[in-house]
Amino acid sequence: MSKPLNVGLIGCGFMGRTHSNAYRKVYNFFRTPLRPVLKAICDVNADKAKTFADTWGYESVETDWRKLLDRKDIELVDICVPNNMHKEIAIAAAKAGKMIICEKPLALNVAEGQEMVAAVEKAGVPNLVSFNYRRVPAVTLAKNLIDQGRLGRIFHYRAVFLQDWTISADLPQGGDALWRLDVKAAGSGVTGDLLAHCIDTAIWLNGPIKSVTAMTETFIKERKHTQTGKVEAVGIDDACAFLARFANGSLAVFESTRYARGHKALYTFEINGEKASIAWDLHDLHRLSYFDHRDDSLVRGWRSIHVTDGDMPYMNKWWVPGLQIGYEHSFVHQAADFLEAVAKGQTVGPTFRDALDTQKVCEAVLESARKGTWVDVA
Ligand code: SOE
Repeated sequence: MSKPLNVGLIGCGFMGRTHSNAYRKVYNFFRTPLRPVLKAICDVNADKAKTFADTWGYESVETDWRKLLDRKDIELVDICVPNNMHKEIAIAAAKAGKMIICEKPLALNVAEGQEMVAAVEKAGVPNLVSFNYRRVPAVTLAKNLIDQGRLGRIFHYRAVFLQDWTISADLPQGGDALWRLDVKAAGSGVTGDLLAHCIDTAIWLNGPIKSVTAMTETFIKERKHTQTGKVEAVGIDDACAFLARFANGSLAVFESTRYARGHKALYTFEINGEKASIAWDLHDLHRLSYFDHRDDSLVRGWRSIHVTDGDMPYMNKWWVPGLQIGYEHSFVHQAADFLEAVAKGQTVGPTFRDALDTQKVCEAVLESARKGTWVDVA
């Protein structure tokens, strides 16, 4: 028998929707031991929160996150607000003894992230950061193949995350969704928003990153601020590229930009090992490309694995072989893994501590871009 778990979610934006959808679906497909109950939605904008509650089936509405944390009936707090609010809410939630799922990146910077890790570990509350791409079945399959040693020694890791939605100079900074362009709310630009995904996946698949050398650019230097109405300097990185060395001796190239005309969300990675290579593309997220040098040379070549069979990660919970799933399912898998782990008293990654490793790489990348030198990851 499953037990109910009361969720209080903060933030009615894009991520609030992906997480709410996951809580609604997870029990239906995974029959998790804990069954999420959408107890309360919280947003400063009362109208927005009411509409959201109606759309997703939340039982109640709060407009002050402190009130939500005071509520005895809330067991899991889900933080889906801009990055500059993660720290305060997460630390207060930990003190209140709540379990926490927090949107990525963990924090504005490493110092904040360290405080958050200390708070959840002191309180002993289950915690997870939403780096959802780990739980796309093809990406999890890549992890399994690497852990089985199929690639042999890894030489290269290559990842890009390309978008084009900020090219117009007329786009303001600040406010709904556009807070991602406001350095005070976001902490950084593509480094924290997009490369953080690539870094999380990379560390998970290929181990710790030791050192980096980076370059960044802010192409549009000033934008009107939605909240102040004034034209203000843009403090985020619009584009960032960096080289990295992994602790296992492999070399990496990472690139991200919001100025790659024609690309909406092209996240790809390729890993080249001594015996085999793997490649993945978010636009074709249910496929994993695999090349194995040990194959008979007459038929050797890149295979395109359609990750839908029941023995593939997560897929026995969905439809039948051949029928693929999509982006939103990565959040359902995240919720499933978290609820299973909590019920068993286990930990599942990426925890706040794991996400701090990603934050450290992001910070080293930004420092390297400023200094124009290689920087060791702290
Ligand atoms: C930004 O456009 C964004 O929505 C990120 O914030 C998400 O984390 C990424 O998955 C897609 O792009």
